[in-house]
Amino acid sequence: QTKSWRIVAVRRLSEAQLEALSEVAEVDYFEDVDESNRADFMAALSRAHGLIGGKLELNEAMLAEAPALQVVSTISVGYDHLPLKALNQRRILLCNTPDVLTETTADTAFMLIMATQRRLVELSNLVRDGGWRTHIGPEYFGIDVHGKTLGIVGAGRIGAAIARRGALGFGMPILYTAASSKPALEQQLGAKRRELNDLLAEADIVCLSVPYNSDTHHLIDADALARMKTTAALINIARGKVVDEPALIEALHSGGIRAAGLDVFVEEPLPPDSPLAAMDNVVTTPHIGSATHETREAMAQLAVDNLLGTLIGSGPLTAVNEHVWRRADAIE
Ligand code: 8YV
Repeated sequence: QTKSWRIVAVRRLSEAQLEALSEVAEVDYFEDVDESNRADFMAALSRAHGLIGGKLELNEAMLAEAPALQVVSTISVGYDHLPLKALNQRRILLCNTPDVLTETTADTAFMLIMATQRRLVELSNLVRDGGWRTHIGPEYFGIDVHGKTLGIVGAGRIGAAIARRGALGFGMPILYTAASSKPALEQQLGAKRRELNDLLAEADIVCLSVPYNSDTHHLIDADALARMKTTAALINIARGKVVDEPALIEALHSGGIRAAGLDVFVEEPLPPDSPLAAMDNVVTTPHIGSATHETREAMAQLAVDNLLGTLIGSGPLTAVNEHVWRRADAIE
């Protein structure tokens, strides 16, 4: 029996998930897309009704070559890498994977907070490299986490989860920025809403958890960094381009701020010759905000459920642009 749906899948799907897709559709699976198989990928995309995967590369020119496409299901909460406007114009549904990665990404933020305040990587390297010869004096001391003021830039789902950890686990006063006030955070955690400039000036640890878009491009620029305390740390688990990276490097070099914990960068993978990779006061991780076995599995499963729900079920679970979408059979 020939299956009427065609799906292109890229990266991060388990065998069981690919099997579930194969039960209802012809599936073209690509472990990766690069120059060696781009033509095959485009040929598959030109016939596809659905596209699913992590780190999807899709631009307007590619969309023009995908006339049958009805749904794009990304295995990520962020969708700044996808052409939302063009998808909207074509009434192609875009689904993402919120909620299932919230707690893991908040854990990542806290890992970077702890590592940055207590100089975990630097001191672990000291032990590994045989540098622990005598008692540890003040030159190796860190800075407390508990009780410090935590500034959350972007108190959405992930920001709120970071705030909960800070307030409930570490007794941290919480400041946050958000488009509207968050009564739950204020009542449960005593969090206080601030304008960005005030938050930057008051916080001991500034944590970025905003989506990347034209409003948040270089939100943290040289001016913003200059407003921060010289003792403060900047944590970024959002997107590299929320920060003006050369300005950050300068601030870290000159003592404008004390330290940074970074999971995301303007260019990923981070070029090994980036100053950020070599600074003692910077902790870097390779964009692993959601990268645990449990969470990546849950993200992929939600993406599968979104795709199948859209093509054959009662609709997607978590769509970005549900308003532009009508079932294909209702369009013609
Ligand atoms: C993704 C992320 O794995 O969900 C997001 O937005 O940043 C990560 O969880 C990454 O974007 C690659 O797809």
